[in-house]
Amino acid sequence: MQDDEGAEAALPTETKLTTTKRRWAEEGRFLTGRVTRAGDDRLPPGQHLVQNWPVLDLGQQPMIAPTSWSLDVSGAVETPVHLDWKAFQALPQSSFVSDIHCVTTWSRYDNHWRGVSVHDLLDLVRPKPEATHVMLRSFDGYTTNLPLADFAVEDALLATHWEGAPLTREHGGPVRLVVPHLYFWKSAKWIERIDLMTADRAGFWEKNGYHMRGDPWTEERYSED
Ligand SMILES: Nc1nc2c(c(=O)[nH]1)N[C@H]1C(S)=C(S)[C@@H](COP(=O)(O)O)O[C@H]1N2
Ligand SMILES: [Mo]
Repeated sequence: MQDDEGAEAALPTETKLTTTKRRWAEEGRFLTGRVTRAGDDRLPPGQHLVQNWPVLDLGQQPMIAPTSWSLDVSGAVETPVHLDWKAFQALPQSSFVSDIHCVTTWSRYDNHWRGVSVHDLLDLVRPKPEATHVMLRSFDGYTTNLPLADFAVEDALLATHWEGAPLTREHGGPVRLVVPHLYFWKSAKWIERIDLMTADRAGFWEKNGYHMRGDPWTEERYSED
């Protein structure tokens, strides 16, 4: 028994997530990026607000029942995983409120999401030190790449719910990514696979002239060349 046990018992209960966050903070990992801004600074340059939620994709909306959905996370990780719906639901559930910024210039504020946070997913697979980027692959054949530091922000989520209801097929159900601080093309719908990479590679839109990172605040809409 340790001397300080009484003092520790008075502290709020440590969750797995706070433990993870503290460990990452100690390691100095994933400290860039983040999070919904307040006030005048909230609408990025060149964007306008919408109240509805437009649907944008390649025109193929795969129909995936939760029971036939699964997610593979592999590449530069200590523990690759294959998660079926049941295993995915057994992970800690998180809720976030965040804004959407689409490169086609619409933004939508205050979306209520629920699902599995990217932090919790990464805690499970443990990226190797040499992992720098991720490639997301979806059931419609879509791909998109982003820096690991952007993928691993605190409010990035593998979302199953929007405004309290299961995510509809047209918006990427049963599971889509939400990375609120980048343009929405980085938020892959119908997500199937996540590859941790040791270098950057271009996804679908990135091969077609879109920016490799896609920060709305600095209008990283298209690549320079
Ligand atoms: N699998 C997949 N994910 C995708 C896309 C797609 O075509 N396929 N389009 C992207 C683009 S360009 C945008 S703007 C958003 C649109 O999401 P929404 O239809 O839910 O608004 O999804 C992104 N994720
Ligand atoms: Mo988009």
